[in-house]
Amino acid sequence: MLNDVLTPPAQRDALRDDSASEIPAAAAWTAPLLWQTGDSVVDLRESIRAKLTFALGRTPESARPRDWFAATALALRERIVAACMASEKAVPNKRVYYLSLEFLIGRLMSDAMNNLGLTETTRAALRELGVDLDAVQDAEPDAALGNGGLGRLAACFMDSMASIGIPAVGYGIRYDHGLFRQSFEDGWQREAPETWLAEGNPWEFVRPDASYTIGFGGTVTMSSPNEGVIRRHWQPAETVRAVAHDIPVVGWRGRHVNRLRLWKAEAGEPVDLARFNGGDHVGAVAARSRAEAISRVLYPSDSSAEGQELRLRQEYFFTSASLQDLIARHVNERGDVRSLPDHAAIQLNDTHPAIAVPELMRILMEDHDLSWEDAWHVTTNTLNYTNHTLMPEALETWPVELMERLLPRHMQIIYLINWMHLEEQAKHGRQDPAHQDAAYLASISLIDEAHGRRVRMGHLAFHGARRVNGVSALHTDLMRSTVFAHLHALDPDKIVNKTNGITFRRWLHNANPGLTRLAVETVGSGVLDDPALLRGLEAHAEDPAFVARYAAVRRQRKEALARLVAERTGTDIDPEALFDVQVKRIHEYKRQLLNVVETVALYQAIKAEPHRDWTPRVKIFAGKAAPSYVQAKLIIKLACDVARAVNDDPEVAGRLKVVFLPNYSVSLAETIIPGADLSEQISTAGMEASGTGNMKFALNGALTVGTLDGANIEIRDHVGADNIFIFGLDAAGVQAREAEPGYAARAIQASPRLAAALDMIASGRFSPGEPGRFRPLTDDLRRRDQYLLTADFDDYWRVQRSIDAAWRDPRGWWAKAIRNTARMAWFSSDRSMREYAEEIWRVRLS
Ligand code: 26W
Repeated sequence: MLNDVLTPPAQRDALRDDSASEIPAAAAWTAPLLWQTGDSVVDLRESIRAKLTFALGRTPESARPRDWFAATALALRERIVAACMASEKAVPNKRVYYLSLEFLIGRLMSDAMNNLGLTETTRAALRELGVDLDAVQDAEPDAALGNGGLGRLAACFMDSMASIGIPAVGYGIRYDHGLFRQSFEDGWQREAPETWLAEGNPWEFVRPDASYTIGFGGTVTMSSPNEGVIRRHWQPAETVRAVAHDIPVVGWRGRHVNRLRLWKAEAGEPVDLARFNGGDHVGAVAARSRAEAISRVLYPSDSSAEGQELRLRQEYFFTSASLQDLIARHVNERGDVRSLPDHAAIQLNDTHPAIAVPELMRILMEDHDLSWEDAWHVTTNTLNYTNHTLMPEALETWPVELMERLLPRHMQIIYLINWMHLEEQAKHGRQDPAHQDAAYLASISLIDEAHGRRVRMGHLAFHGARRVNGVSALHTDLMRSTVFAHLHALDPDKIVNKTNGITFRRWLHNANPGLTRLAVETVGSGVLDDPALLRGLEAHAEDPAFVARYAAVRRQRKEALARLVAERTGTDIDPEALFDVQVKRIHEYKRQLLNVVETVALYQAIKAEPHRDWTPRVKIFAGKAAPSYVQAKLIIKLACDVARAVNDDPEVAGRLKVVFLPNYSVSLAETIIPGADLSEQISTAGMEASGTGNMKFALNGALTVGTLDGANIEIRDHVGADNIFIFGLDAAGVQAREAEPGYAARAIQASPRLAAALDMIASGRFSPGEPGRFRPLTDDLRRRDQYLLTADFDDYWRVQRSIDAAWRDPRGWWAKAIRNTARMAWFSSDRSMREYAEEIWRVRLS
């Protein structure tokens, strides 16, 4: 059925035929997609035209790009549905349920087209309608239902599961407003609501029949004993409806389709009729707004647990709806809920769905009459938990008082789980005095008594899960040795390492068609299915003809990035310069400030010796700060103020430029990453659980400057120590340094360069109207420096100058870049998903 249209160059001209309704062969050659299905241009063209007319009620003359996008998406969706029906015909032996409060999907059209092999057919169909595919693609809003790494990982995993044939459903929330839109007002971050649904979502199917009741508050009653068993029943005070909205996720070559099921919150009753008739019109609709608030907006913080009641309501809402849905499916297919672990594997993406532990227990006991022991067996053999951070401020805990008020039955179940868990240890403790110690029991308890009484969601998820995984090798080791050390000792096989990955279909094939084409021409089209074939590029790392083509691809991507920068910031940047890029959420531990301080030091050094042969650099930043994260917003402001001063200074012109691109997003990343020469992955060692941007850059051939943190370590192991720039303390070094009070002051004293850069920032040189503006940053570095910027600064400077030198040897640079691309195959999320499937889910690929 599938027709590979890779055409050898010699035959291209012979095949060139621009007659209507044929895909021009040359277009197939230059297009991102290197294969296509047999679907005809005429069929698709007519299908798009019909959607525009009958589904959207538009004429071709009046249609805007947004309308053409909707019409095209609807036409493609129809083709996905056909594949979907085929996928769903047979009941799979086991399904994976991926529960995530975030799915940072971005645009779906290029994924859908490429995976269906319809990119060129679509391009030709639209061309015949007088429409340009690129403009249509640009009209698709990003689905930004996530904050950063955790949400993007979930999106990559959905693509990989569909591509390698893991039957799966992703469960999340259909937020009306995804991550806020960022703009800059004089360098200060401003947030505005994002409205991706303003004109509807052509990819989704509303499923009013798949809707569930979610309770909150109320009381717990006891039934009178029946055969000696007393049953407890929860009577919620308030109920909300969860309504399913499905987005089909089509895998590579259209072989398999999974679904992303997002829940929208609706009021149980649209208006409270009794109140309405009683004259209380406002009160009557208040309950409705309260219910609908649950799926209104994504929480924009990825770095601190803000502890708001609405957040807990979101977490319980989507977890309960998802569990009810998957149990209904299971019972419908298999009859008996006890066999759930044989046919379902549930993955909790961080602790946000950790309430699944007591909720599954409650459903099994209350609705299915299972005993505590049987329910616990089913629960602990179905649930698994991925941890994404060990930073104390990001570990979720909920006040017991809040849980008791909002989820009284769940709190009782948590108490009972905890009592049994501690009792078990106390039993061991009677033989082993080390396990009797109150401090030991406090450390493994699901309730933290030291900071008011709070439920530790990480401990709850850990205890209720069959497998718990870290997201890089280092992160997994740190889970075993720090936060979960005692729980780990009780069950040493529970924690496993599953290093993150990225989907190459989006981050190489779609984002960098030029590089993909070069790879296909060099090692064959099999590389589209099996990234291990990228290895074959290595043999060409020093072949001048290949290098020239690789460099030409980069040049083209750099020009595209330069155009984007000019358009969005008004600053011209020179594609000849080294593009040095740090794009990610703004957080102190990610140390954008280290990069900015080094920029200031470089600025000073260039001004001190303007006639030296400096390597021209453009520092490119992008990323959002949580709206409440004052220090992070000040770091953005500093970067913008430094950018202005540097870019306005003729003395450094042609040597140094600094830009901060507003409103970082998945789509922006797709343009930025292929245009980068240098990838900044400079977090304090031990703090970045994995990183996934690091993988996207290295795959596209940017060299990494990084610390021995997260997956950087594994990237170094794969690309080779000669092809990456490592600096700074490792995790053990960080731990040792943290134990030395006053280290920052000493480090600054020992580094005149660092001291001078900090002095310049503190002096008001970048904030003339407000000299004290950046004192909160410089004072903090001098006093506390929690993220050890001062400890790593000199080594960072050193490695950056060695990068300058490496850039001046293009042959050496390109060889390193090519080796990066050639050796990154292991970081495909297909590999991650195969490992999860085998070692956590025990599910067969279909
Ligand atoms: C409760 C507030 C909150 C919300 C989200 C705290 C922490 C989070 C996430 C765990 C933050 C996150 O996105 N973590 C990132 O997960 C990626 C995927 O595993 C990793 O690559 C990143 O290193 C990690 O920071």
